[in-house]
Amino acid sequence: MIAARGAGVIARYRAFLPVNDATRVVTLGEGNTPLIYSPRLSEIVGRGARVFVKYEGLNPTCSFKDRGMTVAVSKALEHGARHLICASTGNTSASAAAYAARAKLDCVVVLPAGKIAAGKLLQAVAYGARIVAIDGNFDDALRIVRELGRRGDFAVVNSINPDRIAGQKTAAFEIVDELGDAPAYHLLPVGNAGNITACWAGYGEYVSARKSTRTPRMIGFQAAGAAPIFHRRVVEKPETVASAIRIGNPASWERATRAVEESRGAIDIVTDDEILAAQRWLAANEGIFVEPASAAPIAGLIKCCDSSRNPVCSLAQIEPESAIVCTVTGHGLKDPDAVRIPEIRAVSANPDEVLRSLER
Ligand code: AN7
Repeated sequence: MIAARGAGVIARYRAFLPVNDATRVVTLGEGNTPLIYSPRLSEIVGRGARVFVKYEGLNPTCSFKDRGMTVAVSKALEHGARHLICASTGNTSASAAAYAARAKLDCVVVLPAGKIAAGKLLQAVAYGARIVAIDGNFDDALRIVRELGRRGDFAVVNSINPDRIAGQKTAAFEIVDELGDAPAYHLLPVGNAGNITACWAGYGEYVSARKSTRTPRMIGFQAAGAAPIFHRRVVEKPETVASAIRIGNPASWERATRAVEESRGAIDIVTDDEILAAQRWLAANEGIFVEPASAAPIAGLIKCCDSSRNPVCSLAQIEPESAIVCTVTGHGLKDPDAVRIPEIRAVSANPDEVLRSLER
């Protein structure tokens, strides 16, 4: 029997997840996010392609991280953990803090000082996490968290924890359940590379379970200033406006490379200007507002349709009528500073003044 959709990903996909009767499920009703058909992106691709946007910003803490966090926190509780810890560019810490609050566990988040989008920091504060800022970047924070995890004081809930990857693969299950089979292409942003790893695993498991007949090509996009996998070397000082994917040494680097190879996919880059343009475009044209990192696959899709820009993967000759899914991983409200608010001057409070101001 299929569990109620709002019951969370463990209830819905229990048979595919590492849970048992002893696992007390910690859930906030994550998953079941909309797969939104995009007529305008479909038009850009042409050839009768159908492009869908998987809007992960509609999870309980407004990013895809909740899918993995419900599993990681449930398992940590089962194993008797009292203290959780994670490094984060923002979304993992928001999610960990919320699920820890729900489970009545202590949560420590280690963050690169001054590099976390305002909405994400606000969430960690609101959910009551203990916040430690370090003079360093995300990669430094993850190194510290790994070490503290090894010392045994904390359960690490970064995506180096396999329970996180297990939960995150449910996004692939939902896509197949909704489309009836896997799409031809799945585009997504890549930071620590946990999500591309998880979705690829999910597609594979669904073929084994005979729930789908094929797997998609996995196309990952890194920001041009933070593109270690694309350049095949560690980036010491990653820089991008997309702070969520400002990562120079991804934890799941090898597994992501394998996912790309096995799926006959690709890793490509998009510039900050392309990311911000895609973010504005998606909001203004399809009503879907996402944070900058989440606009990377939209910028990437547009790049892949333009052979003059030498994309690593060309969609110009795509098989007619193909289905393409872009995961947009986090909500636009997470990072209010990414959108410039123009000066808005007040007018006197009468209808004629309002009309006059619109004419200016
Ligand atoms: C919106 O929160 O790494 O390639 O510490 O927040 O699975 O790392 C966030 C990553 C994409 C990249 N989009 O996913 C963190 C963190 C958003 C994100 C990614 C992140 P991965």
